[in-house]
Amino acid sequence: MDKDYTKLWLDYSKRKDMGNGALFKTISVFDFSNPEGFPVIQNALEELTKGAAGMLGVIPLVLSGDRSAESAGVQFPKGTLSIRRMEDLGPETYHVIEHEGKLHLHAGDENGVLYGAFEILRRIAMEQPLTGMDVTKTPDCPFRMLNHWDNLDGSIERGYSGKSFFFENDEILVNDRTEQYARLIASVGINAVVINNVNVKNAASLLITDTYFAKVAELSGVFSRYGIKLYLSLNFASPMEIGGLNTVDPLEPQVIFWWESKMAEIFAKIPNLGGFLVKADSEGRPGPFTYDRTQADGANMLADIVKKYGARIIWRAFVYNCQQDWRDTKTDRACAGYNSFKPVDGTFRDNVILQVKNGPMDFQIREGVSSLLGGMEKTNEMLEVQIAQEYTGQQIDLCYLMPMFREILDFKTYCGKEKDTVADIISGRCFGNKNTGIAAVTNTGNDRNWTGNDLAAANLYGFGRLACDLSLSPEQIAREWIALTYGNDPVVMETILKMLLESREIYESYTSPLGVGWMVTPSVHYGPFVDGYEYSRWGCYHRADHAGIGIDRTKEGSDYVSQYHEPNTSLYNDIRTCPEELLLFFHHVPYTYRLKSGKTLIQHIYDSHFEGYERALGLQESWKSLKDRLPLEVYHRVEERLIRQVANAREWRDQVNTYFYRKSGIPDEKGREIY
Ligand code: GCV
Repeated sequence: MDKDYTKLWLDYSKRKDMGNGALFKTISVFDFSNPEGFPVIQNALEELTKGAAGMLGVIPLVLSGDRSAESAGVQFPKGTLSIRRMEDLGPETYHVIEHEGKLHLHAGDENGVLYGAFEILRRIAMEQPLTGMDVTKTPDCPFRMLNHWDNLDGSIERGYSGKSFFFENDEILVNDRTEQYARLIASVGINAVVINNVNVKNAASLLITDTYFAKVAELSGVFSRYGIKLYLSLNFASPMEIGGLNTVDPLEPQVIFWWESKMAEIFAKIPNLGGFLVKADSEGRPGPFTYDRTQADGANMLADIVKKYGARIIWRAFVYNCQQDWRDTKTDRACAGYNSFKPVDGTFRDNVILQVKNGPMDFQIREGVSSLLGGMEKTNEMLEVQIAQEYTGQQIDLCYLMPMFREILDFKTYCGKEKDTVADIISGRCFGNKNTGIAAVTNTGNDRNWTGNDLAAANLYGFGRLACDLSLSPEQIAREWIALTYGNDPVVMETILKMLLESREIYESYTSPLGVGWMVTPSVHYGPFVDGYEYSRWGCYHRADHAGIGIDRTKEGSDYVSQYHEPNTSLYNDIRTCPEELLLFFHHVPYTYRLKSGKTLIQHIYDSHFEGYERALGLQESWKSLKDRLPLEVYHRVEERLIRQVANAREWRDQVNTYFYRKSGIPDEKGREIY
């Protein structure tokens, strides 16, 4: 029966057989043959069988291999795919090689087999021959995580694709959709998932009680059969909220004792649990600062307790004062994370991972890279990005995020090590930290197509692929995703590719370019409201007046620039060398300032918004050209999103241009309509 969701890139429909069918007559499994003991292998086999049947029309015979027969020199016939463990390959690693008509999948462990299987299936789907294949791969990031901001009532904070498929009316759901989700994310190499919102409130505080243990354990079982560890977001104030204590001071013996017994209970009931994600001292969430303790005091207390269960504490660095007075022009939210964490670098336990948002503000369309990346040398770090497009179009507007992630990963921190990019840090290559990785606030919900906008699935796919292989280009990833999702029609491929690759730039140009960010409608964060946050307590200001705009983060301003290593500090500090796409992120600039293009800043603002709107129309035109090449239902779903995107772009164009025309009194050189 066709279930009520699309299969995204795992829809194994017929593909051109590049001789691959001949390699799939038999699948022989060595070393992992006991189905009870190796559930991940069972899923890998099922996937290979399903894929071969759907794409090649071959139903392979699955056999348990016999090592002794093999070592006695018995030859397996051509057409055999043999799967075996090779411990020297290491965790999560696979080697797939074709040799004389036989395919060998060697792996260090069960996850390695699963990822190898998906690599083979990806090739078949992309109509590439398996003959001659010889690929060895270890995922670049040890931790590849998705963070759900799902609440137990079924709502999703910043969710743009329907309700939660984990929770409904304070109940946990475990059903076919959960299984399909695990499968989907495992296919792109995800190995960790946090199921609940970092803002742990109401019923979510009870996830670590008997009320939910059985269901969380069941869910954790589904994920672990796909090589994925389940994590929970934790309420730091649990000892008060559910334990009846009157303090949560992390150094108080009664608090430590409470957590010790709580963790013993949790891990007895959910033995497979990977650990906890904690948002502390942030946006109203309780934390160690309340008791004059450091962030490390809070994280280490929990880390010491969960260590014996092999678990981790993922501690968020998103700590800032959200009660700022907008009149205070000295305080800069961008500085807050570094100021809280840099002094305690080197004091975190090994099983603590600091989760750092890519920029020092909050997932804007463009920000400087967080100074904590490169700033914290002796602390495990996990980069946090957001594929739920809170500030980047909310899965209505097209915004393929891989170009942004690529830039972040390639950012040179100049931290003094030979390998000093963000990619080096989160893969552990830079500082040699072991527990590193990348997490995305995810973009899935129970909408039929999972991600609201069909094209937003490219961000889910891309995130996983990039986490495994930090060297992939946005184009490579997009090509894979398009081929797997829409097939290999070259017109479809080139059209969607262009749309995806241009989309971030387009979104940026009609919203808040040059790194200024924000200007969104408060609270919902979709659509323009230039002064929406300007007089608020949230610390995200653009500081526009009649003469200029931008935030002075130079040495004369908030001095955020000094949190970087040289030469980045000087590069950003000097308006002449500051990369223009970040100009207003680092500088307060007069409207009459001339950019490298020769245009004044104000003219750039006008041009960017007029062009951005035109280019949004262009996206719509491109999609229209595919009408006869795609299933009508698919075509219409995206068409509907693009109509809304164009309306949004028009609103941004007119509100931003009008605002700055009225502020500056400087007309558009081209005399276009401004209100
Ligand atoms: C989960 C932003 C979002 C909040 C989110 C917060 C966070 O401020 O708007 O919804 O809360 O980031 O990352 O914790």
